[in-house]
Order: sequence, then structure tokens, then C-alpha cells
Amino acid sequence: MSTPLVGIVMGSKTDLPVMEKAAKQLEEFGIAYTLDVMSAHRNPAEVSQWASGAREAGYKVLIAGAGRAAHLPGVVAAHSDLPVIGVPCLSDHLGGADALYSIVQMPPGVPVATVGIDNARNAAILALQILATADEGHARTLAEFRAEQAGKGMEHREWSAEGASPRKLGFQTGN
Ligand code: AIR
Repeated sequence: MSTPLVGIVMGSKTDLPVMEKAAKQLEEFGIAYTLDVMSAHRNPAEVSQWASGAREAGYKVLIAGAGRAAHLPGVVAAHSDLPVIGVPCLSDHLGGADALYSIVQMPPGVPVATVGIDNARNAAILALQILATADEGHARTLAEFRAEQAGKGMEHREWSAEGASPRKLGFQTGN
């Protein structure tokens, strides 16, 4: 296996159902990654050590996901100058806004690129886009992904062009 380019970390094992979407997408892109659990609050020393050594370890992009007071992405960004993508994970409170605000509202100077609540797949796609700026192989993977996505979009367009009748849309026609 080649050197992992993307490091995925999450605040708890309970974030795995969300964060494994990033791992799955990276696998589909053929990008080597690692996946770890470490909490900014419960294991601050481990987080600091991992993030501080991330560039030297060969990573190019870091993805960090957490819920509630989601400080993990910000703390990782504080300890590393690699691009950090933050994934706010939905918890049973506040509709995920707690994690979203904790991640997106970084102080000027220490950015975290924040994706939508639970949208770990977008984090993997953004990681590919970052890698593609400096690598032809990743740029080709990105172009293929975009073409495939556009193809799916066209299928939807064709479906609507076949006649988006009120019945097809599930509306009741009165008379
Ligand atoms: N969390 C863990 N340490 C710091 C934070 N913010 C987050 C986890 C998880 C939530 O707290 O990322 O989303 C609940 O964690 P647990 O382990 O109690 O299920």
C-alpha cells in the first residue's frame, strides 16, 4: 500500500457511521488514507502529537469530524499547516448546529474548510480536489468523477424531458 495521503480522524467511534462515508469515497478514488479515533477533549495530547507530525508522516490533507462541541478540526488545524477539512457530525441535540458552528467559526488565521452536517463524502471529494491541484493522476480521477456525475444529472434531465406531468410528480389533479 502506498503512503497514506489523507488522514481521517473523528472524535468518537460513534462518529464512524458518518466518517466512513469519507473513507469509502476515498477508496473509490484509489486514495490511500488512515482512519483514527481521537478526541480533542478526552485525548488532547494524542491529537496534538498526531497533527503536529502529520506533514512529516506524508499526509497532504487532513479530514476531522466530530459532534457537539466539535473542536477536533480546529485543534488539528492549530497544530498542522496542512489543509484541514471539518465534518460537523449530527448529535441528538441542536440539529447539528452545535458542531457546525464549532467547526466553521474558526478565528481568522486558522481556517478549517467546513462541509455540511454529516456530509463526510464531500470532505473526501474536496480532498481529491486539493490533491488534484498538484498531481495529474488525481486530476484524471477528478475529471472522471465529474463526468460521471454530469451523466447522472443528464439522466434526471431526460426523465423530466419525458414529460413532467402533475401525475408523475405525485400531484392530485382536481378536474
Ligand atoms: N466529542 C468527543 N470528544 C469531543 C467531542 N466533541 C464528540 C464526538 C461525538 C460526540 O462528542 O465527536 O460526536 C459524542 O461522543 P460519545 O463518545 O460520547 O458518543
